Amino acid sequence: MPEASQDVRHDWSLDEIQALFDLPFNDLLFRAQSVHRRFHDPNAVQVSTLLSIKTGACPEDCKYCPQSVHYATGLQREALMDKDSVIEAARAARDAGATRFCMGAAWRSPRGRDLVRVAEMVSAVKELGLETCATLGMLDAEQSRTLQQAGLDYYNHNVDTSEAFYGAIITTRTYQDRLDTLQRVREAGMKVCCGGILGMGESQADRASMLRTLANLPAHPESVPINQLIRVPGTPLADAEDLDPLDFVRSIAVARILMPRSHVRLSAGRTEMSDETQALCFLAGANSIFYGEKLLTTGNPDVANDQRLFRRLGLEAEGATCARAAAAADSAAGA
Ligand code: SAM
Ligand code: DTB
Ligand code: SF4
Repeated sequence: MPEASQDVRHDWSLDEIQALFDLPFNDLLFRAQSVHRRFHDPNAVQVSTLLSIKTGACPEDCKYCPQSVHYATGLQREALMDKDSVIEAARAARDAGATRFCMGAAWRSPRGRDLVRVAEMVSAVKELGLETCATLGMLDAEQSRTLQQAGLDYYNHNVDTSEAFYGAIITTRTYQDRLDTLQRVREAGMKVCCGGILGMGESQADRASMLRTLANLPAHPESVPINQLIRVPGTPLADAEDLDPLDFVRSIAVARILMPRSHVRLSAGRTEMSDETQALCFLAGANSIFYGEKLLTTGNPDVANDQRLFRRLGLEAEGATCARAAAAADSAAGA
């Protein structure tokens, strides 16, 4: 795999990105798959499992989110989980084939005592041989360092959409707040997982602008989750219009071209996608998924379905051999 390349750029213009979106579909996919093959194994997919460690009653007003206290979605709120239950879920995820475990909390930002508890969870999950990821809202510099020292590999914090469209979706924190958290995560030495959501009524120019923001960060996020909006009843976006699956695939392809070394994750929304749409996403350069029957609070494809999809496409879970070895060592140690 190339170490560094003039293809890894941080100076994309909107016109260049728009021109990619305007390519005929086959030309765009050919270009994306060509980039993909130069930087990645085309048949390997990184597999992450999510767990909501604190659910609902979030003070933020993100219009897509079932966990916001502002919308009546019928979601049962749950306090921060205890460490043992998190470890149990992480072990089950690892034994099912996940290599990264992502803990999500419905907070604007973590409070002191809660952060210490999450840091303890992170260390325990890492000891299982899993990569660790967390998404807890905004972080300050000290919180970022605490998590990094606890063994947190990745921090997920999405820009969600373009700067111009952002105000139509969230009013309780700014775009700049998000960029500031991303910078602190970087400065603390963690890897960044940052992407957005498609299907919220944004224009193609908004999609281009969001991808430009990500690609022109000082370092590309190692992980770029591209979510399709899950239209949750009770949220203001419950009745958002259908997204053309081919437009979703186009955005994946553009993300792949702009950020050649990153893992582009085909994230939320797979329950609404056919196997064929997902296959096109992998062809366009997606090489990561969320695996397991639940995302945070909403559904995800059954594990059996995903295993069948991987078999149909000849895909391999990245790092699965290491995860299996860790599971075997764990059971040999009588854990
Ligand atoms: N509270 C933290 C925060 O927002 O930073 C972390 C959890 S939050 C649920 C993580 C991300 O999930 C959001 O930034 C958004 O991109 C995604 N998400 C939430 N609800 C979604 C939905 N209904 N459809 C698609 N993606 C969604
Ligand atoms: C991301 O970009 N998508 C994940 C993860 N990061 C935390 C979350 C999707 C959430 C979908 C709605 C839910 O399950 O609550
Ligand atoms: Fe809260 Fe995160 Fe949901 Fe926004 S996306 S309402 S910050 S849980």
